[in-house]
Amino acid sequence: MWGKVVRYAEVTSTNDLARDHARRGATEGTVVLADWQAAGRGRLGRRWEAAAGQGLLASLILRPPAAAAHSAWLTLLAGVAVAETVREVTDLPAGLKWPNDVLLADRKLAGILTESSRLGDGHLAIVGIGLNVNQTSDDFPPELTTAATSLRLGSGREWDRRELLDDLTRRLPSLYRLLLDHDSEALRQRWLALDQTIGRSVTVEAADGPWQGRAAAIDDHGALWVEDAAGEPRRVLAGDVALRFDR
Ligand code: BT5
Repeated sequence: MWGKVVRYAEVTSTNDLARDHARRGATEGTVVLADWQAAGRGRLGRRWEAAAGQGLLASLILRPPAAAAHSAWLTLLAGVAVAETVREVTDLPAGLKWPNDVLLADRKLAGILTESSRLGDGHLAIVGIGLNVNQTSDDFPPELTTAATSLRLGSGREWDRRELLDDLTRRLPSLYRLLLDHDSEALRQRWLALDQTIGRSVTVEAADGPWQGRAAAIDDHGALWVEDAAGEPRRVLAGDVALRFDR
């Protein structure tokens, strides 16, 4: 049921708990929330850090049809929802870095981790959202102090995580509906209104080595097109790469 929230003080990862709940029958739209994660994770085995009680750590349970289950738009639409919520609630100019970062002044404010799997005859997608809310710079490990930010660092005041979650959970169903309706044009427009990727010089860290280019467009499938040094457009898929902005 959309809008249902299951709260925990501590978990390994909200994505793990959401998967457990889904296997036990939790309905689409259920959100699993925690104050602290012992093993919060990012993509490709990376860690997600969040000081206890300071961030929003949430995982949304979806049961998408096959066509949507592995769509890059699942991650992209969650980023759109987070950036729209931040703008609505705080007025801060959050933007999007393809495929899974929400940025504030070029620092990472939030990250999305989507994990899809088969479940019975269908598919399960867990969309994990980590948003830095009330962290101060002391709350981040030293290696993140220049790369990460929070709503508090961006605005000088604390924010109500409940209000942010309420706004976010109100936005997600209609964005997800666009995916189910194959309305990639509407999704792309929502993304482009907040995009901070297109036009940037980037390094694409691909499995077969890094290469440089200029981010040029996002296609119907949520893939990024990057013009390489020779001006050739190359298609970049979200699962394969990390993207670094070059200065
Ligand atoms: C992500 O991965 O950005 C996805 C993060 C998803 C976290 C949520 S929290 C709720 C749910 N449960 C989970 O276990 N995960 C999800 P990636 O693009 O791989 O970025 C990870 C990198 O971001 C790390 O290697 C750090 O460099 C950086 N990082 C870690 N914690 C951060 C933080 N709190 N704020 C900003 N950057 C961070």
